Amino acid sequence: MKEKYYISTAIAYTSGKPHIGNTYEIILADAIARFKRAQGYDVYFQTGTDEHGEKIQQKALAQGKTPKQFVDEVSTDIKRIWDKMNTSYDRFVRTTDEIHEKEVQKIFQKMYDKGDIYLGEYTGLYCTPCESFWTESQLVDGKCPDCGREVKEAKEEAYFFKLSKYQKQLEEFIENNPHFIEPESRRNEMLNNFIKPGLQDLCISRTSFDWGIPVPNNPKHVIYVWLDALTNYITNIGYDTENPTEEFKKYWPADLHLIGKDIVRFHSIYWPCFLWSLDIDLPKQIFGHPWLLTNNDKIGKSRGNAIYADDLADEYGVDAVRYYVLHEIPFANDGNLTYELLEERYNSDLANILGNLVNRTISMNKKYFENIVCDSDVTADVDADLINTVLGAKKKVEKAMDDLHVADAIDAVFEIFRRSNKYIDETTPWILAKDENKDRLKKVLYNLLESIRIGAVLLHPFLPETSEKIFVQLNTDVTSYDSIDEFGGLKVGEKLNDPEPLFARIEKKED
Ligand code: ME8
Repeated sequence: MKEKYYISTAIAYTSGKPHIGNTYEIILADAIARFKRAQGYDVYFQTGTDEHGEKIQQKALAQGKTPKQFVDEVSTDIKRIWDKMNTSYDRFVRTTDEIHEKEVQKIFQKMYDKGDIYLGEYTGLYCTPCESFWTESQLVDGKCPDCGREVKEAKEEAYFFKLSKYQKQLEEFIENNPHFIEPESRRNEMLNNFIKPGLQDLCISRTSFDWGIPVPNNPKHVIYVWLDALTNYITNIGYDTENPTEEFKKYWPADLHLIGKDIVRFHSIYWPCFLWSLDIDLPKQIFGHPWLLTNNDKIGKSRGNAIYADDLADEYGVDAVRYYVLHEIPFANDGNLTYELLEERYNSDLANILGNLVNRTISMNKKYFENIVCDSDVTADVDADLINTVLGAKKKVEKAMDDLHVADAIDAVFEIFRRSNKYIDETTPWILAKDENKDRLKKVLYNLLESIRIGAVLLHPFLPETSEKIFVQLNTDVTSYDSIDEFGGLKVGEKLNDPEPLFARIEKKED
């Protein structure tokens, strides 16, 4: 039996088209999911859209649409972008799906029956764009600590969730499970800034708008969007307050909730307490990835500086965008995107290091051996270092991926291509050809082609399309993850396909 692996992304707000930062998250999750599948896990990968709330209702109204019309359009567009970026999610969920809405009501009722929800009155400072109430002490310069906008005083009859009841349990859990929240800086922030100072009961219903899931038996209240949204992780795999499905029993608890750093608070404070209230196990890990900035500035759907993944993909290709975001955002620090940096990386890494290597090697094999894979037993000292680097890459990639250091993992794959380019310089195949040193030339080209094959297997989770193009040129079906444990998988005597450039160099545009 394969071991299961459940990975989720945040569900994106359907308040507008997702920018490259939001899209980074699905690409990152996709690379992890594909990698786990390659390793043999039974992966379940879930993503989707978060569709209720006041802000979305207001946006719809402003466009003269019903909220449902509006979210249908935006959700479709988000899915289109996720598909365009070649992401291999297993299920795309929507919080307006009936199955979800019904279960959220049952969840609310179960928490209420347990005594974890009570009716009270809320007075607080509310940030409409973030759908969040804040206390005075949480404000930064009197403004919302998340988005920096004005907050307004609001008072309403509301249902509360007894977050305070779970404070000690949560504090102990996070202390005892040091990897539950990653990276460590986020974990410390949660513990010291939010949990230890004390948890107040959480207001979990609203009466000021109606675009949400009604509270059972009191429909003038709608359920707070974060209770609605967080439960997507269980409702869509068959959680039910009475009869959870086999799918739920198999995949829950999630192995990884991949989310952005701004919403770690909701996932590491509210979510565990909601789950305890339902007597369900907690997810194994929450990773709050850093942000992607554009021109070193925060990207905002409403700030007007957004760059969109589909536009970038039209201009540079899907894998160039995937490469850039996966490679340029380190584990714990924000990454930066500009057109200039993207073009620089494209030319140096994709066109030069990878593209040229594949093109030169396959072209030489065509020129010297009519596209046939040859080999010989004429080895040289320099071969061992190449082969060690190539075979050693798998362990490095695995270690980096286990730690969610995806940028380091992709670097470890490129180490193969870098080393191979160096091997061309060291062995100078064109001189071997001139000297009629055919047997050595056969070995050199075999080593290069096999290194490229192994590199392409490891590259697949990150740049699937490029990897598949390389397999086509190599005309090989020896592409499994296990096939790279030994050097020599590429079959002698096979005929390669003609070389096709993978990444055309971008020439500097004239001003
Ligand atoms: O937060 N760089 O939705 P969302 C990287 N609906 N990631 C970024 C980013 C950036 N510049 N900007 C945003 C929501 N993100 C909620 C989630 S989950 C139960 C509910 C990330 O559309 C952000 O951190 O605002 C989040 O993980 C995801 O994009 C969707 O953001």
